[in-house]
Amino acid sequence: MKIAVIGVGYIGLPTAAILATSGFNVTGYDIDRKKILRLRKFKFDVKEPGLKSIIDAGVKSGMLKFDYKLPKSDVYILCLPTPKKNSKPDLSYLFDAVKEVYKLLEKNNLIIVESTVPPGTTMKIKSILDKKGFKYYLAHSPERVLPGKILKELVENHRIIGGVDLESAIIAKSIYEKFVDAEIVITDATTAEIVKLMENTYRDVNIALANEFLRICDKYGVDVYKAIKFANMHPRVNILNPGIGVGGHCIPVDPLFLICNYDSKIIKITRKLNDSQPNYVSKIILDFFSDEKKLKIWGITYKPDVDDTRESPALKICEILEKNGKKVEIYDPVIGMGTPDVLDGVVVLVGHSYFKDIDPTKLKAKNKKIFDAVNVI
Ligand code: SAJ
Repeated sequence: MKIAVIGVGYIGLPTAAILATSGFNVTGYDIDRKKILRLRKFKFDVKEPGLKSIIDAGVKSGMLKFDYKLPKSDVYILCLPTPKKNSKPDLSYLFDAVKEVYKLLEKNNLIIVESTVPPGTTMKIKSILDKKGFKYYLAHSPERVLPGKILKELVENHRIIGGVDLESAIIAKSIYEKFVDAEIVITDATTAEIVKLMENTYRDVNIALANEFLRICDKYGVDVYKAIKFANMHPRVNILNPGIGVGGHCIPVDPLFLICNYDSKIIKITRKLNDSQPNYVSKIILDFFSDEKKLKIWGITYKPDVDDTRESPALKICEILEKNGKKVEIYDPVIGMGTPDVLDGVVVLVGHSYFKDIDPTKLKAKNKKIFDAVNVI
């Protein structure tokens, strides 16, 4: 069976590789010609444990190829980014890909949408493809893997598949069964779309609650980490970690997809609160370093141990500090940036594992102030 994975980024590349090592004949396709030429030389920017070796195995077996021309295939898996534009979903990459598939589509082909989309999108794709006038299969199987653990979670996470009809869901399931070592549930396409958005919204709302708890504890001079630890000893309480804000390309975006046709107060206030967290944290940092000018920022990625800086709250904090007269320099060992010196003070913004191994007394010996915004040191 020939599978084309459309979009070889954070999700498409690992998915193409895992399919190739599961016995499918896979082409990873991308409109970015340079990305494809680099991939053909084993060069790529996605850093995930185990990815290099699985790509290597796929290419060596002849089951994995990369192309900037979409080949005719039996199955098309769409892994395109669906970012936000002015707080609204931007589905242009996805629908451009649908147009390309439309040109090549043949009877009984299967199309799977893995990109995160607003409710109703798969049915819109169906209304376009229906113009072909023959039978094809279409399903939404949202990716739910955690950056930094993608290959592990591709295999170990339960999978949800929503078909535009039952046959589509069953056929799509038969593909994922080849590498998923967990439960695969089938449903309709719109339910699958909403499930994915609910998951990320649930996380966003709960992080907002933790961030709100942080602000309340600050008011009373209470250690929020200790308070959360004690509250979480209750069998039905599981509060998340407060932080410097919510970054990445999923959690700050997906809740907006869920409310593009529905006015949800709780989701709107969540977004507002998490977006304002860098301002809240910056104010505390500025008070703490009122006399110091040059600050070393430790950690700039959107979360610990990933090399991704998209929508990183740490970047927002750097901007605010600079606007307020501080000079900042960045040190981030995960992206290989800068050096671990102290300047007039250190602000730790990301809880990289690397920082956990640092002996704080050694930093203190330099007689400089350290502000650990994420409680890692
Ligand atoms: N964060 C906190 N406190 C926490 C947890 C996270 O402040 O307790 C912050 C992180 O520092 C980061 C942001 O939230 O800035 C997002 O990080 P994350 O680890 O919560 O999520 P992502 O964006 O890396 O991955 C999420 C995952 N979704 C869920 O856990 C429900 C992943 O499973 C999804 O596949 C992914 O979004 C996606 O692609 O949608």
